[in-house]
Amino acid sequence: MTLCATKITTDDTETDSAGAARDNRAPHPYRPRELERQAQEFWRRNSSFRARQDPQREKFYCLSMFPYPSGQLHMGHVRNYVIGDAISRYQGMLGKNVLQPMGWDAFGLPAENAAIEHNKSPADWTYANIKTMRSQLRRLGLAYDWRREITTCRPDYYRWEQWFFIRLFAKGLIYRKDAWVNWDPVDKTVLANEQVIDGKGWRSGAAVERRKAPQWFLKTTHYAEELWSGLEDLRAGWPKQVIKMQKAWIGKSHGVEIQFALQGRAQSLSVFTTRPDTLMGVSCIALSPEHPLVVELMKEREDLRDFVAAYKKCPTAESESARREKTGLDTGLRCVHPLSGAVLPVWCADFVLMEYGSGAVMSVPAHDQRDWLFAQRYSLPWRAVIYPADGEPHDFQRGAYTGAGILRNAGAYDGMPSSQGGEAIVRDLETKRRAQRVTQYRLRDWGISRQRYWGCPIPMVYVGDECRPAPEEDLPRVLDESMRAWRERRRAQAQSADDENSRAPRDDGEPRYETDTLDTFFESSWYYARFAGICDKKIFSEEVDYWLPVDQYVGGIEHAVLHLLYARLFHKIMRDFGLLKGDEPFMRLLAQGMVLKDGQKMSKSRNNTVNPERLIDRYGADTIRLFVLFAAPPEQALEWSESGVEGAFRFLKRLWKAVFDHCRRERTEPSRPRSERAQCRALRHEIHATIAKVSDDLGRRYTFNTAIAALMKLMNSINRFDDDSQRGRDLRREGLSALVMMLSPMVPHITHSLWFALGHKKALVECRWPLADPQALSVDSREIAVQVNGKLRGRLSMPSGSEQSAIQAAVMADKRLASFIAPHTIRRLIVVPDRLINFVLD
Ligand code: ANZ
Repeated sequence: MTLCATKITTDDTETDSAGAARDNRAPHPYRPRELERQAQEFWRRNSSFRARQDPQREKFYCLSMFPYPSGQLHMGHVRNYVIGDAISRYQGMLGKNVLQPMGWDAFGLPAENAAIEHNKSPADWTYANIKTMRSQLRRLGLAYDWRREITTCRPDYYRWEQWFFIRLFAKGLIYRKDAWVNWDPVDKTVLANEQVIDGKGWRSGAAVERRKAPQWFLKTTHYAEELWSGLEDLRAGWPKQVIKMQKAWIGKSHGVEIQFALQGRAQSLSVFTTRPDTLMGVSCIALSPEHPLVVELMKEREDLRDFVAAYKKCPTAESESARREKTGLDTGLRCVHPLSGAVLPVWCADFVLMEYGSGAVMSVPAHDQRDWLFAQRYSLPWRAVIYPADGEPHDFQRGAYTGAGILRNAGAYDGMPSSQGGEAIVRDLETKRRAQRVTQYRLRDWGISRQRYWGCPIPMVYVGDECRPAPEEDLPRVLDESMRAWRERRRAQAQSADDENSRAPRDDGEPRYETDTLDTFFESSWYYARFAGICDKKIFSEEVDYWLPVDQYVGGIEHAVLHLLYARLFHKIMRDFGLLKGDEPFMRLLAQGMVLKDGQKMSKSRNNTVNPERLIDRYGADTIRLFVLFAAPPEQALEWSESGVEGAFRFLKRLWKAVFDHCRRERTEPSRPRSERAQCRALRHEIHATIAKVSDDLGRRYTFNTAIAALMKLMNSINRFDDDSQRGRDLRREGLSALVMMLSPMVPHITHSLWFALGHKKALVECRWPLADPQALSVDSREIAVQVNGKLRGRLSMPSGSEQSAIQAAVMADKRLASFIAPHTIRRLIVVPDRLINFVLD
């Protein structure tokens, strides 16, 4: 093991004065570059962050979301990874066995787009970026176990994804069907609903179209209930907002399916509603343009055909249809109200989703705002059946009344509160066999295929009409990464994109591999488990059960739904396949806030980015780390400020000086012991109170900013402490050691050096976190009344048992109090211990 201590005190000969050079123990200025390189070299040589399974020790798996190798590290990455690193290092110093890995989410569309721009193959572009970003990450001094690095575009990773895909297929969890999809005409690919934002492709910004194409799906819906109920277990460790977003996405609702008989037809229409209490106010039934009945009617009705054609020009995403103005068309069909027997028109309306409920709704304009707007537009009749219970009149001309209330105009149900009325209506319908209680989920099966080149090849083969999994010995189905292969694929895809028929299987008997690739969210759904159990022979080694679940996951809030939901889904499936244990992958989740500059998100498109590498060159990694942790609590937005960075740098310089000033003093003769025990006791109290506070901040609250503030305060107190007796020096050393140690999860390089400078022999990464001494903490403070000539002038808080001189010094250090005393001569001092000091003046 190498120690840097000797180095620290000798490597300064070239800049300091000749005298200082002769005395090689002289302090020298803080120079981060060399010192950070040395610390990193030390950790590398000692494999300080290699994670090994050890059943004797408590484990801690800390994971930061792995980056997409876009080219350069940005400040958002830096923030994410520094937070994760501070947590990991702290947990390691508590004695836990820590795993903190890093890798690359390397497949994906942007690589293809950038490759086109730079005339490189997506593979070359991606691997070059990884190289750059890896070296940038290394310079930040993050405590990663690099031996577990994962690159998702490499066959050693995706072969197991293909293996898993085949198992999913065998279990019936993956299927292929023709589906309406969101088609991005610029990126020439299908997008998931979640990737359509404001009707536009999330990457290209192009207006998305609806298309029907054969697609691969994963049966997400099979796990809908467990994904929903599992959220309860995450309440303790996940942000409320993320749970809420997942709940909205899964969208569980209890309701009723009501049958409306169709006039002149044998079949009836099934309608899903969560508001059976409004049944007596139904004015029409609305069908989705994709409803089978509409498809049938279209054959004879040209106006219906035109209506549906116009609808198909709009994107499929639900959020989109919510925004648009609702349009509809009367189909001419009529149906019968199951209780009143009234005849109701059947419309086709664009706001009804085929994928939800039964693709048909009962429209109640008086009690649903969407239906109200629809009725307004087409002058449909409406009937109010629920009125506010408090008797406050509701103006139905101005909008729907959507709340609960009392039923009126509702026949047999008049006078009932809406919940009771709804229940009575359902029971009556059940007796007539016209209704069934059902639970619905908004969650849809996940469309996982993409018509792109740069992704994991789907391991399926077509022989004639038949589609079957690739034989296991054929795995991995390797993506041909050559430039030529890529160009050919692009050409073929551009052609087939405009010709749906070209995707039909050929029947020349030749096996054909599926050319679609997997959505890149597939790779990021299981990487956390691969890190834990990385090995050549299997998807996971046994180690996976030791490390999982992830104890702390750190990443952006933008992944609240997609990634975090898919990973939970995969975890449950992998558990059911016996590949790992436990129900949830991530116990605690920290969603870090954005990095802003001048109040706006720092981003390439806004052209307001700051290059982290330039900052490291100028100030060193520790300064950047300190700045991002100090400037804001992790969940909040962080406003970039160059002066904040300067401030962080200045603090580290002061820390450096404080330690070396102390070292220099220690080489001189100590002064005689002074009598101010109280001053010592106060400092010890502060040291240990700071230990208690910082431990809580780093271990539980993750408020690095308040931890750093407390440590800055401690440094000031140590600097003010001027007792140079042996006892005072010992205490100062204790304080500086605690300070350096507690700063180390945040600024690991400078503290690595200073620790040795303070004379410790064992490297700081191998040391245990300090424990607060309860005895030192028990020194409580007392409020001391300060009188001048018997008149109360103020109060001071002092450690109990403070001696007269300490109190007097404290009074004189207080500007306001001192102003009463300073111009005069003190004749006498009267002290009541722990209570009062009275200055008797001339
Ligand atoms: C009548 C009604 C009256 C409704 C009322 C609401 C308020 P959640 O709670 O999200 O599950 N609905 C049902 N299927 C639909 C579909 N395929 N496309 C669009 N809307 C659909 O929503 C359930 C409500 O959404 C259902 O309850 C139905 O409208 C509508 F005062 O039925 B309701």
